[in-house]
Amino acid sequence: MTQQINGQLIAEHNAQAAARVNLDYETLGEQLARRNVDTHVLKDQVARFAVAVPSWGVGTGGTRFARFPGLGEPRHVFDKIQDCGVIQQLVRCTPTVSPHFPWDKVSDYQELRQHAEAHGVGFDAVNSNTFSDQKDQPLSYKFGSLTHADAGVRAQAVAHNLECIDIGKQLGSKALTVWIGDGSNFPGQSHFRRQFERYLDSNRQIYDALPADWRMFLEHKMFEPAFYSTVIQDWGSSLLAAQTLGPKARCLVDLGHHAPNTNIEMIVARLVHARKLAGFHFNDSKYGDDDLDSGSINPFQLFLVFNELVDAAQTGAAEFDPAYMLDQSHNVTDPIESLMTSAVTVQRCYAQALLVDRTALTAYQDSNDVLMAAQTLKQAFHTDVTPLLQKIRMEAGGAADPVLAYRASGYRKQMAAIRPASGPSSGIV
Ligand code: AOS
Ligand code: ZN
Ligand code: ZN
Ligand code: ZN
Repeated sequence: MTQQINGQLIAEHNAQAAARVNLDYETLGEQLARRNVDTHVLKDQVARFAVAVPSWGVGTGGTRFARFPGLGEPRHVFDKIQDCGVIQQLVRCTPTVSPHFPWDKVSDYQELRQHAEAHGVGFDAVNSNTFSDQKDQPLSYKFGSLTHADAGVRAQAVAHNLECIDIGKQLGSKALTVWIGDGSNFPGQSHFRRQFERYLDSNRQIYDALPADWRMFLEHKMFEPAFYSTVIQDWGSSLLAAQTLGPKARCLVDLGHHAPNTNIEMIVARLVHARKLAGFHFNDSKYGDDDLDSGSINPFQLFLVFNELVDAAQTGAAEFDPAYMLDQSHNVTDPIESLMTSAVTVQRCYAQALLVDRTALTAYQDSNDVLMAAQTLKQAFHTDVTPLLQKIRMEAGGAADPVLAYRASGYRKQMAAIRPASGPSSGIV
């Protein structure tokens, strides 16, 4: 296997951290034992947690105003996979990469698959792109793709999705994520019902082409790029579509795709009830689809989402198997550092949600002890599980402090020497 970060460097970094991590881990263990939590059982559970990295996340993002490229940015999907391998090597909870087409298009997918394996990562859901026009594309998506009024444009968008399924099969993926920007910018521009019917009709053709063990993730988003209406604007339209299409279709929740202050954890509970929760695109936001680092603005919300997920898993909710992915845009940080800290933040919220005393919570809920119910969640949320996460990473060969080890490795500088500076509008989005 091609390890980008020197194993000796990680071992030395961990040796330096070992004494304090072990002490903190023991202290946490004593604290949790008083709450009847077996830290070893918890550690095994948390060690199995995984979140996928988006291939587009390792390049510096941008806004519609500007993009300020970083050093040593990935030139193509092979570089992106290499960067994802670095992330996985250090955090050990990001074993898969979610590719995006045509951005990650290559001529030989077996070669790409082998390259990923060599870098210690596999492939997650494939993402189609009919929200922007590609070079040499005969018809434009300016006025829509899967829901376009013109049957020819719809056919082109369907064909692209079928190609994504085909590529995904070669890469070992098991899901197709469909997010479209279709909608309208002016009242009257589109006929709401006919547009939705066209969405269903196009997606039916894609759905029918899915292999038996595949899923189709429908991703809703309130607005942008369409600013008056969006076809799949919320979980209502998404659920309606998923239920119409059939069991393989499910609803994907991107945390940034809701109105500010929306109770996302409750949407999660509803989708679990309907057996239609596909999974997540994790990120954080203050205003809209900001794509900020997970947990950077509202970690409590992320915890509350995981509280629902852990509850669903522990109560044996039917057909419950959510897929986790980060979907962030890194404009001012090193994307590798942002993705590593974000993956750990998501893993942290999962661990904290496992600490909720559910027996006590149920009793407080049933006796209407509102204050104690809320405090039960807060107790779990306030628990610092850092040493637990460090211990898990160290035991798996990752780094006690991934960012410190990454910086010490000089990886970014090495890449800057190899990879030419990218322009303000490189292919990486
Ligand atoms: C867009 O807002 C969505 O979050 C999609 O998941 C999209 O495919 C991704 O962000 C890549 O642009
Ligand atoms: Zn303005
Ligand atoms: Zn997303
Ligand atoms: Zn988004």
